[in-house]
Amino acid sequence: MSISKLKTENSVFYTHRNNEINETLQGQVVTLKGWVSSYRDHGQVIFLDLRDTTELNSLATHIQIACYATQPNIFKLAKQIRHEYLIHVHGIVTLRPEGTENPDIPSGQVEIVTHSLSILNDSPPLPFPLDGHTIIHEFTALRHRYLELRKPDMHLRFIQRAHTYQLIRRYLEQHGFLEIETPLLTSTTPEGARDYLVPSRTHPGKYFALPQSPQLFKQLLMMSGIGRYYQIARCFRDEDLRADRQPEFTQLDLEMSFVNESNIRSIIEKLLHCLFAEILNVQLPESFPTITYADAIKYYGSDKPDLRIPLQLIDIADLVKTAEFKVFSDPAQDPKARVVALKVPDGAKLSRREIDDYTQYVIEKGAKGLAWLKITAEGIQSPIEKFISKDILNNILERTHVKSGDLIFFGAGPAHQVEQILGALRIRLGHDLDLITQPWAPVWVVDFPLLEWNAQEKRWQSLHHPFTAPQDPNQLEKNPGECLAQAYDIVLNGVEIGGGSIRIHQNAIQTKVFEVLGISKEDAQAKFGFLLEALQFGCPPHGGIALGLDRLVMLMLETKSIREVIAFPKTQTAHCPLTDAPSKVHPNRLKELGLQLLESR
Ligand code: AMO
Ligand code: AMP
Repeated sequence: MSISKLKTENSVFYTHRNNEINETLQGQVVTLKGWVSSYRDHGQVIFLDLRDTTELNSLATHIQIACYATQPNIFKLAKQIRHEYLIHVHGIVTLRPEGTENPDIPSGQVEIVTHSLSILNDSPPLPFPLDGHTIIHEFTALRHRYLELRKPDMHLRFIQRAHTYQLIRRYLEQHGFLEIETPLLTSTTPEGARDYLVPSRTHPGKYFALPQSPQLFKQLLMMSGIGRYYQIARCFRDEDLRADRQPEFTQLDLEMSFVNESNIRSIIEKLLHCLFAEILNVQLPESFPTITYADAIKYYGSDKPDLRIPLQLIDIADLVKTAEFKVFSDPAQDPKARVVALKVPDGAKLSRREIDDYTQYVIEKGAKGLAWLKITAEGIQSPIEKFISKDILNNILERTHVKSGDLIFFGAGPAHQVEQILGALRIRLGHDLDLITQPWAPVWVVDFPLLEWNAQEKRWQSLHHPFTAPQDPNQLEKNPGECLAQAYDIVLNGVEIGGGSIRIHQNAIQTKVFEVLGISKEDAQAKFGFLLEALQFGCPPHGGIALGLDRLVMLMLETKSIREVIAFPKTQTAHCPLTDAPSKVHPNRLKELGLQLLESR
């Protein structure tokens, strides 16, 4: 197309948006601009489906453009048009002939009979169709993400994401929160991942770290007398990626002074209540159930229990200690091991093949096997019945409250392994057997241990972050492993969507925690000296939470991964196929930064 032609035709104006076109405009002349999402040549008439930017506001608003052979110039041009050509149409809103209406779209009663047509921009065939059902390789999709984003369902996600942000801002501002931005070029904020480092040109040999969260700055804001802070904050973590993890992601981060755990939980409950009501028309409970970390692990094998699934792990170690079946009795006598039963109501209908599949599933996760027991009308069926005495068997049946038609799976071994594997099996059975009892199950997990033992490095590490207040500071020295934290996670349908804590606001306790974590006085001073100093100047008690907004939106919009609700996400290897970031830099830039690459790189 010649440049001069483009100039004259490239007027920015249109008279109507697609979503305004319907039978009430019958007979009116309209000017429309947009992309051709499909074309159909019927011999004497060519139909073009025109998509415009109003797709941003609703789905399925395309308009049918009719180009008749009776207008040879238009017809000739229409024949050249292909998918995703950008066109300008001038025509009359006309009722579609009877029987050809499309009830599925708002403009389905009418079409535009074209009086003038021009091509504003052409397009080569797309690397993939935008039909919504073709499976596209992740790399190709992300390489052309701007095309993928043209899909109406993609638009809808970002409309709903933006709407979520608006509601959050409105809600928090109504509740006295002040939005404050904190630095992106900063020093380390330990949240358990690796930092992304940015070399400094003006301070050769020194690095900024991109924030893993605004944690320390929001605490400093409390020390500045800001009573209620929030920020929709970008966070950066160099960690192994999964469906619900990206190297950069967005938190709703908030902090309050003079609060306790329940104040913070209540703010979040009300906020989520409002978001679900406004966006999904779903009424979440006024307040959410709470479970202790210890119970979550005990009954669900996970600190993010999916409470939509009613199955629980039932301890039976005390019942099988004396069994001759060593697979059970050995772990039953080991305090670091567990023997659990997972009852599946009506599970006796599972075939041998299905049970073998579940066995394979747990074996792939590291289990040695998957003992099972069915209660059928003919009696008990189980590969382990012969190894277990009648008494023990009866005790198991009583403990698990089984009835005819049920099945029990058993897991025995190191506690952590049994919890992880039977916890995963519980989720899988819940989905496979359609056991989900409710669409939304939010739950607070509370009473986390403050510390966990890192066996490899032989030291204590924070389960949340080192600024979390212990419930009983006296425990810190005496019994660090038993010390509980004033921390809470919010879990929705088995996904951790947020976590927070009451913070340490006294220098002496913060210093003690660093000491227990094995951080030397010098290291603590070098890394967190500013915090320790600030804690001396009348720091108020404070606490807060951060919600993972990508995860929250992913759940609300029922997408499989957070990548589908992030406009320009990265791949599993933290690469952007569109911009090819991260990329090499010219050696001069490295020199300027005082950096030199190792030969092997
Ligand atoms: P935490 O590390 O638990 O707490 O993070 C809060 C929430 O952020 C989300 N999240 C992520 N989402 C996507 N990709 C990631 N890589 C990722 N990592 C975390 C999760 C998580 O629950 N400063 C504390 C909060 C506080 O104490 O106030 C913090 O960052 O949904
Ligand atoms: P085996 O004696 O290894 O043939 O196991 C007998 C039954 O116990 C089989 O059904 C195994 O799948 C099951 N089993 C073996 N090890 C375990 C374990 N650690 N936890 C649960 N079941 C197991």
